[in-house]
Amino acid sequence: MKNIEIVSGDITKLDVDIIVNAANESLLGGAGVDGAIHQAAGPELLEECKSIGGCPTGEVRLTEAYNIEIGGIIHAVGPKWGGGQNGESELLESCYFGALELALENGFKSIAFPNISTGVYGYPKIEAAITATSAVKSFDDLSKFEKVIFCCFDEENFKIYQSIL
Ligand code: AR6
Repeated sequence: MKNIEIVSGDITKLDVDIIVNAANESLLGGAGVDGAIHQAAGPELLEECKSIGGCPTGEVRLTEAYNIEIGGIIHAVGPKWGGGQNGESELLESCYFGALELALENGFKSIAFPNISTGVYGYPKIEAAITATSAVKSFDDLSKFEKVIFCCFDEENFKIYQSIL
């Protein structure tokens, strides 16, 4: 589909309306892409996240982006991989659908996703990429986006996304 792109690199550097963070239920920051986003956005992001009071796995929350010059950040809490029989794929899919819906509700037309759950949370990369790409492709209002980017930070994910899309 022509509005879906794969990009390699750091998600905080992309020219999009909104980026998605791979957060945890506390929304209070962490390692990986979450650490990079908080670092780039600055301390005000943590203050706003504290005021939200957490987010269950599979759900998303919107904040401002502060020092990252984009329209906002959608924090998605992906599932921790526990073998695949604990609803992991539904929870991961729900992060992608939820972020796309929330972006459109707020008027954002370009969005970039990291490879949610495939780092610290240990989700197998191929399975995660299949779930992520199927979710995005099947999203009813996909055509309302100018651009949906899969931002792949590690080479392995980049190659997986290239082979799937
Ligand atoms: N830009 C884009 N992608 C990145 C970046 C970046 N700057 N840095 C890392 N990645 P992870 P998770 C990729 O571990 O598995 C945190 O501590 C990375 O290569 O960031 O959902 C949170 O606070 C990987 O493919 O997120 C949670 O506690 C992908 O981002 C927990 O980790 C996701 O890896 C969430 O774990």
